[in-house]
Amino acid sequence: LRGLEAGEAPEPEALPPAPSFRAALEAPGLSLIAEVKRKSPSQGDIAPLDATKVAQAYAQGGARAISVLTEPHYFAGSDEDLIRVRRAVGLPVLRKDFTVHPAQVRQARRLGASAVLLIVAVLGERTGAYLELARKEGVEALVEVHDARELEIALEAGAGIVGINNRDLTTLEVNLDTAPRLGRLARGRGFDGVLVAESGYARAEELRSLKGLFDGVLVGTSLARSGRWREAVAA
Ligand code: IGP
Repeated sequence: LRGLEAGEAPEPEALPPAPSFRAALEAPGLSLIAEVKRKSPSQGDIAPLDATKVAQAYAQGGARAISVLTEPHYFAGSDEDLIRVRRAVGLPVLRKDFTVHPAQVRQARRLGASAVLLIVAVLGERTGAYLELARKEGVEALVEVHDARELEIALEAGAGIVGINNRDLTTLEVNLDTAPRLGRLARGRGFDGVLVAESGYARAEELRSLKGLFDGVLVGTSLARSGRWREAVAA
């Protein structure tokens, strides 16, 4: 938590309980999770965002939750960004990071996050143990999958919120058919939890294939780049 300015050190007990990520996704229609994203391995530099301003702009624009990338090296994110976003808006915040150690789950809660990201491609069969830990710590979890095998692991583990990533994390290629295809597969297998489509969305028409099947959509790059937000969110 270095890098915080005086008076910014988190005092979790001073924050009201984190609002429910799941409830935000269960609201009628397709809920937008807007992501604070400055840089990525596939796009390079995206935009030099001010986390507080961008979160306020996204909230005003109708986002129902905010995703904050906290990974510093590849995504130029930080834990301080998450703390600032949590203080700036009343929306649930997803801590978007590569969870690889149990301590990160507790940390996420202390930072004020409503939810953590559990990537099945990273955790494999450990996904269930991390879900259990999140439950114990009182943090919600978005369990991310990219293919049928990973979906199976997520469902077996009892995930209640499943994110389907259109981007293959090994090749970084995006295919927007992935989410509807695996979404239908999940519903066909009897999954009645919350479904989130992730990555690669830039136009409203592209969301059509999600209607009636998905509860939420996660958008980062195209929001950060769009002219509509640029002035409001520049660092
Ligand atoms: C957002 P996009 O294409 O709108 O910027 O994508 C989000 O889905 C993406 O940042 C993401 C991600 C991840 C990043 C999805 N899963 C796992 C890092 C790690």
